[in-house]
Amino acid sequence: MDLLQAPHSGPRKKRPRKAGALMVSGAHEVRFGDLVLFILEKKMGSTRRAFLMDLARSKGFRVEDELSDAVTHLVAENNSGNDVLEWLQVQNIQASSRLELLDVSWLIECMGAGKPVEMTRKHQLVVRRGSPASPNPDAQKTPSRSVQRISEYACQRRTTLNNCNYAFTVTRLCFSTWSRGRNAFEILAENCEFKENEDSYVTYIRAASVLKSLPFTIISMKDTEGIPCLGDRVKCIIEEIIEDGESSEVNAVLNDERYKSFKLFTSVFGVGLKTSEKWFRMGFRSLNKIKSDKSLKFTRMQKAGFLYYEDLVSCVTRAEAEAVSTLVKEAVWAFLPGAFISMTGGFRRGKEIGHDVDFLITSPEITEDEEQQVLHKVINLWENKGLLLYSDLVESTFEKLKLPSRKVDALDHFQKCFLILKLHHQREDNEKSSQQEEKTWKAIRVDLVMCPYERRAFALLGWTGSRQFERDLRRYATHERKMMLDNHALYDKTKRIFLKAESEEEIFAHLGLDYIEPWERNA
Ligand code: DCT
Ligand code: MG
Repeated sequence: MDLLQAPHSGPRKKRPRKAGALMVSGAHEVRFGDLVLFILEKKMGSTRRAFLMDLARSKGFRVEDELSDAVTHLVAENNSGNDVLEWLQVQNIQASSRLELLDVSWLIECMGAGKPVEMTRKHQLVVRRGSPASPNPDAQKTPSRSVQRISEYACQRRTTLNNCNYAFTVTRLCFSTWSRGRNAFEILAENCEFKENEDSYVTYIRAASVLKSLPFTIISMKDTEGIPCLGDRVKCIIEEIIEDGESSEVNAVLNDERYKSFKLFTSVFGVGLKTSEKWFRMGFRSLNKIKSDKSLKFTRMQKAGFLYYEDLVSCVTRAEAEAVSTLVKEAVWAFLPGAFISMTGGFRRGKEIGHDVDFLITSPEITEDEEQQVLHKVINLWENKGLLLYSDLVESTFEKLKLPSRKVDALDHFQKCFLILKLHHQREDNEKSSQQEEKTWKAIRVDLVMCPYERRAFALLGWTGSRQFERDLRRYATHERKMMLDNHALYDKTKRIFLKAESEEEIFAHLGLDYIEPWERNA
């Protein structure tokens, strides 16, 4: 439908029209006169409604205080199409058959764009079949589904990188760059992870994930109504952040000796929870003390972690990831010209920075032996070129007939290698640096995964992440579909068959899920 349509005149109950409403909306000039909005207070609350009305008016939208004949677009929040129809009936208002019933997500997108954006299915409120007469006949063609209900599963939410809830981000800089920009609940979750408190970890990580998915900013506790994964404990923290701008619990964690030490220790490549616990108990609080302690023994991985520490804790940029991608393609194609190489992980989800660069490699028409040799050859090539700073190749333990793992966090069985590569800077930078005798390269963490061609869709889905998205996909498969999903396969327990897939879209379809694009999986 054309957005800039003429206002409708339908068989609607007559309401008084405000003088001057055509030219100004509130104190602002109307820039999009063909659209007349009305924002429903029901379930939204008066404060948020007033805020959105002011915001829309300030952007040049005409917003009516009352539902008059002139209104073309009714915007509601946490209401289904049926809820809105019911409200209209109670108010004794006969809506025009062309009145658009829209979810607030449409208005939020308009606010972001500074102009009306196209209305798509995801914005239109669905009226279920067999319900009172629909004001929008098209809406009846849509299957029964309440568009604005937020799922408890991240795989049923579209989570882009536009996080509207940075209010719940602690902006105070911790000692490490990794705390910057982290959601308050991610910090609490991480602290629970360090304490191996699984239940609390899940509570906080799910809260963080659902907050990231919201198309609006939480500005009052009313906004949290109807949102799943926000229990009492979480709501208390949200309330504190709304009122005080920060959470005492989060601040306590950020100042906690154990959290700070674990954060620091685990920032070293090769150091996990066990080693951190050991060093913390031994009284270490700084990396310098640990490095210089002669009694400590380090693994090969940790030695590399310390050696390239500064490079590895500074984020990998997209430009660096692209440069690594060129290196990977050159090397792999030298031995396997028909290989498909996909950059996975955070960069595939559209992130501009990451802690590493992940790749999935696969090829049709090669034997298992040839497949097994490729990563070895690639590593040798880089070794000979002096580009290999660290490598750990893990051979495949993949078995074709094995059922998918029941664990939501299980590692896969494909052949893979964890690397640190030497990435030389661009030439101009090089010239500048060599004059000053500075280092002309950066150490970059790279993961390469090799998978059998027929498993590529499962591997790509699994390695694209985010972790929370993957966990919820598997949880959804188990609890809602009686299926088992991992990075290798999808198994239908009811039919006792493996479900094949050539693409990620097919896996979503097998699971009965709407397809979620990679950049919408930033849960
Ligand atoms: N993955 C997973 N389970 C794990 C580890 C990884 O499902 N235990 C998936 C999810 C993301 C992908 O593999 C790549 O992992 P990371 O590189 O750790 O995550 P990322 O999303 O790429 O984040 P970053 O930008 O920090 O690299
Ligand atoms: Mg990654």
